[in-house]
Amino acid sequence: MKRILVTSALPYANGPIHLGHLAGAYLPADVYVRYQRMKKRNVLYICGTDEHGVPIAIAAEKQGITPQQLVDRYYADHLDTFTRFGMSFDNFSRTSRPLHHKTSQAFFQNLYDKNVLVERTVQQFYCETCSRFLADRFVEGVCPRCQQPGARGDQCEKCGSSLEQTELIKPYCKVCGHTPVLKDTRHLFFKLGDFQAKLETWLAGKKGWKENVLNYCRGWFKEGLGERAVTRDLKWGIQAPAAGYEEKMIYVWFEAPIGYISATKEWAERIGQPDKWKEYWMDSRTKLVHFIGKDNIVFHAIIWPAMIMAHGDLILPADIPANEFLNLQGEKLSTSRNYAVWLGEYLAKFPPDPLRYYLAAIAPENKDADFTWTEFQQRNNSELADILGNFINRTLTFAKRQFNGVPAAGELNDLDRAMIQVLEKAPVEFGDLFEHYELRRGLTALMDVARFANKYFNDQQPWATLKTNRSQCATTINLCLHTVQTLAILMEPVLPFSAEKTWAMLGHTGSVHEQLWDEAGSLTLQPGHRLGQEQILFSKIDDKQIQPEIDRLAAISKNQSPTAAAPETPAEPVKISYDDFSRVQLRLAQVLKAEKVEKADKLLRLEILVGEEKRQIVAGIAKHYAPEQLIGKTIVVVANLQPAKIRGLESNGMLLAAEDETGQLAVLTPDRPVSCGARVK
Ligand code: B3M
Ligand code: ZN
Repeated sequence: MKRILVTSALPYANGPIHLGHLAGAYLPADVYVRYQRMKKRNVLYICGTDEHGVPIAIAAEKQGITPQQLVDRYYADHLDTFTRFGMSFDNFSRTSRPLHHKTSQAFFQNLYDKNVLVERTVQQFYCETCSRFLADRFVEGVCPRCQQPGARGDQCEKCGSSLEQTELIKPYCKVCGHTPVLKDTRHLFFKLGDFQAKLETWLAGKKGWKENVLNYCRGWFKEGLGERAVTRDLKWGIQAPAAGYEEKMIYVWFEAPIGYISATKEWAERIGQPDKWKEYWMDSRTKLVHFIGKDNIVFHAIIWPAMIMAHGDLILPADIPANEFLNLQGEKLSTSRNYAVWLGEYLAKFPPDPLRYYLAAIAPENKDADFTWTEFQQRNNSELADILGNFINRTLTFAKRQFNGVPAAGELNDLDRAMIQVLEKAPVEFGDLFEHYELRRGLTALMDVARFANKYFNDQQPWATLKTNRSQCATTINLCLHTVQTLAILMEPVLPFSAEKTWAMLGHTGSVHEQLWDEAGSLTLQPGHRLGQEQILFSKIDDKQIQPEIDRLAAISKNQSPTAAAPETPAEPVKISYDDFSRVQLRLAQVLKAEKVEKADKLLRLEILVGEEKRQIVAGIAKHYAPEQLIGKTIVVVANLQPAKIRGLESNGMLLAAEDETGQLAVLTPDRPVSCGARVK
């Protein structure tokens, strides 16, 4: 292996970074890369934002801004939070850049010219209200596999099945809520099935790969690969270069992985060697490693390799360490419910290293992991502060006060020799774990060294030998200082900020990042070497700091879990963002007709007019209004609520009413005449 090219999945620029992202595709990659750099291997680390596709278009539309404005905002946000978290990308690019457009179009053209992209006419949902085809997530409905409502046109988040949109039960337009119609449209399809045999052979050789990745692929092979549409009827994206396709965009999952190449090209241009990207992508001595979360497996382990095979002159991934998911306080993370810990918000309150440490210590390597604030606090306090920080601190303080620097070591006893042996072995042991993406075990090993060192300090009793055997005391402190030095180097991949501080406290100039991993255990400190300024390495985190975080998540969990009873008096109202609010479309509607629903004494069936559109809603207000009181009234409705069946009647929207202390409802109406259909905001 001559060089290593590492990538992390390109995060969608449609929302901020949260801990689930970090635990899956980012932190494990950063640790790996930092380790490889200290091994002095030629390693390049590439990432960037994924700025096209339906999630971006939808988010922009909901916020009433252009997709470009949206991605500009989140590109800046991702870059900033990642940097403060210590992510050490060599290039963090973005897929909206012209270089990426050009690279993707050339890739597409290459496959088109080879006839692996073929035209098919298919039926696709079309929303007559929005006058457009509903690509991927623009249409939602009930999942045909698990019956979960709200499944997206490309995938059901609940059961993970990948879907054809036409399979959705009760489809509706994600933007306006209307039922779409089926219409013919032409698309180019990638003949993925043609590569199945080759892919199977290739993957059969990947013995050391994670079982989750291989299993997942086997499942796909069993079903047969078939064809995949690679164009979309969208306005935002990269134009498909084929003749007759000028109006269509390249499917985002076709071009996003090509972003790894574009970002490498951009890096090569930036360092003034524009052809250098080829070394990384066209030389089989390069080891290409894609770090991803498990939801991206099929794209990286099947479709992307097939694209590479079709292209012909690019290297295939050597490994795809896919991580499982991170849960939060025992529950699934949900960005739409704001049930997440956002990196930016975390960093406003806590330093990056404790989070890096805790996420690495619980990394979802082979199964889903659970982040809890209490365990985060406890790991910080009892491991980082009490074990690692304490050892470094007591050693440096003692050395400074009693020896004014590094004392010379004298004769060694058994304990000393045992300590030296631990230092010599540690880089090899850790190295092996980091090499195989085993963060959890790596961190246990790191803590074991620090634990051993604390015990060594205690057993040697330097405070006693200082008076009885100064030479032995000097030996102890000399070895403890060497241990601090070893720890500084070994902790660098996971705790880069603290490692740098430790390095400076040891009185070293230069950066710990430049040190040699293999020499981390060598006894290189010169007697008489002066130590640097002491700094606080790890502060304890107290209950007061984490309680608000726990409460915030608990409130969301309680409020939205369908099984939990509504709290009598909600303690703290949950704060939602403007984005959350703007997802709710409130509009004025006029009541055309109202009547009682048979055998349902609480329900009225209303026919309403929302703008031009007639709808039926079923409302639980029969005890509060007689039907004739409502006819002609202008009311406020939630216009984009998922249609539901109530007592066998379709209800397409919900009216808003205020409830007084006695439980009586008062329907909301505007305080001067406003035309029906108007947006309420
Ligand atoms: N943006 C999906 C995601 O963020 C997608 C990854 C692209 S990697 C080429 O989960
Ligand atoms: Zn629509």
